[in-house]
Amino acid sequence: MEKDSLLFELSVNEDDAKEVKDHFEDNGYKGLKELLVKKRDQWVDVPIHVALSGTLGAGKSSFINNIRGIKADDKIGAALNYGQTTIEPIPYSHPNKHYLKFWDLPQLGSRAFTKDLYFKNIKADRYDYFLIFGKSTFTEDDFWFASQLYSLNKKFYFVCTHVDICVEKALEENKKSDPRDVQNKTLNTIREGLAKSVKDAKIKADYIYLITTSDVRKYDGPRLADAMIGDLSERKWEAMALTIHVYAKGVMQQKRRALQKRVWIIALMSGLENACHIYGLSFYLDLEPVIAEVQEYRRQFGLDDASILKIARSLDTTVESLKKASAFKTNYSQLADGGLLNQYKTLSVYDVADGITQSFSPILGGLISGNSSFGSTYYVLNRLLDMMETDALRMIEYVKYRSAEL
Ligand SMILES: Nc1nc2c(ncn2[C@@H]2O[C@H](COP(=O)(O)OP(=O)(O)O)[C@@H](O)[C@H]2O)c(=O)[nH]1
Ligand SMILES: [Mg+2]
Repeated sequence: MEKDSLLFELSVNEDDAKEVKDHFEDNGYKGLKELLVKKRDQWVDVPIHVALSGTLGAGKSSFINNIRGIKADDKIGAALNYGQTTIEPIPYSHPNKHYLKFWDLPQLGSRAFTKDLYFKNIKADRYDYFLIFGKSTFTEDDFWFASQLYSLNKKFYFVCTHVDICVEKALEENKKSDPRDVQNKTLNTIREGLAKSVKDAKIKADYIYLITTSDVRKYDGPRLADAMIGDLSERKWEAMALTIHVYAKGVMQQKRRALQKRVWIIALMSGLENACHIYGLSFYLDLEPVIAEVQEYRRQFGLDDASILKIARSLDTTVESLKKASAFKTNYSQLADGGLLNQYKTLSVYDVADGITQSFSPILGGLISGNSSFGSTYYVLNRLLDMMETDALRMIEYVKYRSAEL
């Protein structure tokens, strides 16, 4: 019961809701669907600029590739072990989201430019935040750069790469100890050393992220991805949450919150002109936009067939045993039709749908009084989000367990 009442939580951007409501009051249903589609997809066009600085060889290009899920030799891949010869930052776009750009900044001090000129040239203002990369350590130049950013009130993160090498070495040298302890101890030692060097340079940093660029799910990779999403302002946060594919708990939770914020849009879409009578339901429903949204959920949570197959392969297991071991709550391949309809047919939908519609009525007004599927779709989608988040987290746990990650 408590869980059901949580689903009543109104997750909506008030500006968007007002725009949609005003449109309806002025134009009725004319152009409403197009506006809703625009609102649903607006995150794709939100520009985000992430800058990466640091010594040559720290792993900036590797990170830029891996966080975008592409290989160095892809057409849009960043070349590795490549010394930049210009002083212009190089942008790399996300393959699915053109407006998310990772800017590879040239190395500081590598050319005959003064630091100040260099700093002026990169136009720090245009970036949302900076990742300062160091290979096991940070340099004087990194600290100078951080202090400039600090004085401009720009957000930056210290990211130390290549920690996999230290951890592997420590594990090799301490074969008899608990690997988990060895890893934690090694990471703590590295972090303390780096924190001291940062403090000595009189720089304030909340946290130092220890990662390996070859697998952003390891060490502090998930925590970094979490911060890279969560530290953005609302629209950008939403866009980043839906773009980044780091298969980790915090990222999945942020995805869920971002998807939750657009459920009202899909709920409205499910009751427009294509809504029709469906056997077993007491209201008119257009299932199409709901099916499309559920497929998007699957992709976002890594629960689509392609992702599950990829994960199964990486664990050297079958899709069936991966599904079984993760104890999925539903059969995802059936959600494209009958399975989704069954979600609507369960009794509890009717108990809560009216309540949801009532809660939304001050925000959406007349728009939902004629939309009988609104409450039901809102409920069904929220319930599916809940289910998929749980399943994704279970699968993440299982992957961790199977790949003996520490
Ligand atoms: N072991 C390990 N190697 C890395 C890591 N990050 C990058 N490398 C390797 O270090 C080299 C330089 O990486 P690159 O991404 O070109 O560094 P950039 O100069 O900062 O762009 C490449 O051969 C990478 O494969 C890491 O976290 N761990
Ligand atoms: Mg590079």
